[in-house]
Amino acid sequence: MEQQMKRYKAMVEEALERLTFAEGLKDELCSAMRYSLLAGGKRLRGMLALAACEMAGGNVQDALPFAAAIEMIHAYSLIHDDLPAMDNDTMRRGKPTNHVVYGEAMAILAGDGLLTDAFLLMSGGAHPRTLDALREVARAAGSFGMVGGQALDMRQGAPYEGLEAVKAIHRKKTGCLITAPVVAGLMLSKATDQQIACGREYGKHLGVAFQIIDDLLDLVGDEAKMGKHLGKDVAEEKMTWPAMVGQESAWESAKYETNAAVKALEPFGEKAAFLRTLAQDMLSRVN
Ligand code: GRG
Repeated sequence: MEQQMKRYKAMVEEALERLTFAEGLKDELCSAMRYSLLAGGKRLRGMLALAACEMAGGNVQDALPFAAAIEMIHAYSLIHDDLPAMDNDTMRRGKPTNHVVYGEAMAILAGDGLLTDAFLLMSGGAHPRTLDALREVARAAGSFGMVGGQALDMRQGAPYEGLEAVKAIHRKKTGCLITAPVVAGLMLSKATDQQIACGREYGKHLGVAFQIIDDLLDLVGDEAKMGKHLGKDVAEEKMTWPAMVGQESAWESAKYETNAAVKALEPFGEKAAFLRTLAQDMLSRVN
């Protein structure tokens, strides 16, 4: 597992390092884009795309542009999320946030550049299902997915109520960009529609589990390990899973969602070992 994780992470990291942006590397915009893109991170989303593709007999090279592109979209979302108009954070991945270093205007542009260039990268794929996979990522990233979830989060869940509201936000804000690499990776392999549906179910549950754990880590995590300021949810009285049901019950929900994610992979048998362990390991993550 550890070796496979290193292999996937190295592939994503190398693909991101290789990217060139239009104005050249000395340009301020490119520097701002690279600053956040290459600041580390678990590369969870990239790994999911590569592992899903290989699990269903695909060629990992077909999924690599998507793995890198989804990490670009993720990096853009973090840059914009940290802006003063959003979460107003000054630390991310253990470094000053993008706008602290480059100013707000350049940070907005760096995010815009990463988002748009991600689609340029994906559009160059040679696999016959490239367009299907690209559409999946677009739906996950935009108003139907992550951006829509962020908007709901800003309005504290309206028009939903209670835990359902929190779950709807989790599914959209975080879950969509965790499900999309799994589904895209499968589309870029030899997966059947039924297998893709199983992957979608896995991603859906993993996404909710991931966000519940993120909320818990905001309460009990270690700032140095997380590389960002913690305790903001309580300070801002945000509607999170632990705030609604308490920490213990939130852990139980995270385990429940993880088990549901693992169960969804049953049809893949032993080929799903990596994605199964990845989900289980998320329960003990510290960053
Ligand atoms: C501003 C368009 C826009 C969207 C914001 C994803 C998001 C929506 C906001 C990020 C804020 C946040 C902390 C969300 C919780 C889940 C999450 C995405 C955590 C960070 O992801 P990790 O832990 O980060 O995978 P690394 O650094 O490991 O890549």
